[in-house]
Amino acid sequence: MSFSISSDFVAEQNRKAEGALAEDYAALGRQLDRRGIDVEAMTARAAQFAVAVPTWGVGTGGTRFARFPGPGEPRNVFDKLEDCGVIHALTRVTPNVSPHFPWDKVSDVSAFRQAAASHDLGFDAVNSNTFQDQKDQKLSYKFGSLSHADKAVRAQAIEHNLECIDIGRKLGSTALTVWIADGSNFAGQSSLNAAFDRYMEAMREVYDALPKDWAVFIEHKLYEPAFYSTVISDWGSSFMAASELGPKAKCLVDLGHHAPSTNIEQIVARLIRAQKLAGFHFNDSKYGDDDLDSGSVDPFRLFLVFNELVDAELRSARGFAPAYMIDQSHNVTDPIESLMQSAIEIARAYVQASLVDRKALEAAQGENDALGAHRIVKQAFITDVSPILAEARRRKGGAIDPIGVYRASFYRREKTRERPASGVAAAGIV
Ligand code: PSV
Ligand code: MN
Repeated sequence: MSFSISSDFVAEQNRKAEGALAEDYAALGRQLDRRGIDVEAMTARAAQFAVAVPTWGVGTGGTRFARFPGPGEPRNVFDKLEDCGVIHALTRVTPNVSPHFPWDKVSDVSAFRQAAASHDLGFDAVNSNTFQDQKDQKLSYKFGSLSHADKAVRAQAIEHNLECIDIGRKLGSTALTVWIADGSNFAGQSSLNAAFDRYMEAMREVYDALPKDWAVFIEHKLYEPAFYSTVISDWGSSFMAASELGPKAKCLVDLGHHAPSTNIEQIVARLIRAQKLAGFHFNDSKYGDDDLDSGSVDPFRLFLVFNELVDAELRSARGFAPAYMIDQSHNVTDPIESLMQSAIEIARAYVQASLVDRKALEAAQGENDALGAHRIVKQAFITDVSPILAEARRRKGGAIDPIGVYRASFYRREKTRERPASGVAAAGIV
C-alpha cells in the first residue's frame, strides 16, 4: 500500500488553525467592507481559481552544471501524478496537470488518464519535446527541429507533435504547447528568414492536424539553448506565427522568456487585445530563465500581470480564456513544497488584482492623477489576502497551511522508503 495523506489528517491539522483563521478572516472582512468589497465574493473568486502543475516539476530540476536528486523522487509518471495529487489535495488550486512527451509517455494512455482521475486530476495542455534527442531516435535535433534545414528532421518533429495531439486527445486535453529550441550560436550560421519560413511550413502541418476544439500554444523564448538567435525569440515572432496560422494558434507567455526589465504585463495587454493570449508558464526570475518559484523574486510583477488578466476578465474581453500553468525547476527545495507555495502565490496575485477598484482607477487615469491611480493599484497589492486564500482552501477540503500539513504528514519520508533512489532520475525522469 502506498502512503497517502488522508483527508482525516488534513481535517485534524486544520482544527488547530481554524480559530486563528476565523479571527483573521473576520478582520480582513471588516477592512474590505470599509473599501466596499465583499470578502465572501473574493473568497468565491479564490475558490474557482485554478493553475495547472507541470508533471516535470515534481522531479528535482538541475542546471547545466549538476543535478542533486532529492529523496523519494518520482520514478515514473504514476509517481509524478501521485505527487501532483498531493499538491492539489492540500492547496485545492491545481486540479490539472500539464504533461510533457515523451517524458510522460506510457504504453497504456487510458491507465495514465485513470491514474490521474484517481488523484482527482485532469489534464491541461500537452507539451511536445523536440529540443532533446531521445534514445533510439532516428534523426538528431542538434541543429533544430521544426525549422531544421533538412526536411526529414522537420518531418520527424512534425510527427512527434501529431503524436502529442493524439495522446492529448485520449487524455482529454484540448491544447498543444510547442516550444522549440531551434536557433543558432553564430552570426551567419543560419538564415534568420529561411529558418522562420521552414518553421511556418512545419507548423502549418501541425495546425492542420488540430482537432476542432483544440488550440496550439506557441511559446517564445529569447535565448537558451541557442545563444545568437532563436527562431521564436519573442512575442513579435510568436504573434506573427500565430496570426499567419489562424485563430486556433495563440501565444503562450513564459514569464522567464524575456529580456531583463521587459514590461511583460504590457505584452499581456497587447495579446489580450489581439485575442491571441494562449496562457502562461508561471515562474519567477532575477536574471534569465531562472525558473524560480512564482512570486519569490518579483511578486509585484506577477500582480501586475494579473491586474491585466482580471481587467480583461471583468470587462469580458473577446476571446479571453487563458490557460494558467506553472513551469519551474526546483533545484534546492522539495518540489512539492515549491509547487504548493507557487500555486498559492499565483492565486494570491489573482485575488489581489481582483481587489483593484477599477472604477476609481479609470477615473484617476482620466484625470491624469498619476499618483492617485498608482495608489489604487498599490493598495490592492499590499492587502494581505492570505485569510481569503486559506478560507477558500478550507472550504474545499484543503489545508489551511498546506506546507505545514505536508511536513507534518512525513509524506516525503514515506516516499523515500517506497521509492528507492535509482540514481538516474532527471527533470524529465525518462
Ligand atoms: C523552455 O525553457 C521551457 O520553458 C519550455 O516550456 C519547455 O517545455 C520547458 O521549459 C521544460 O523544459
Ligand atoms: Mn515554459
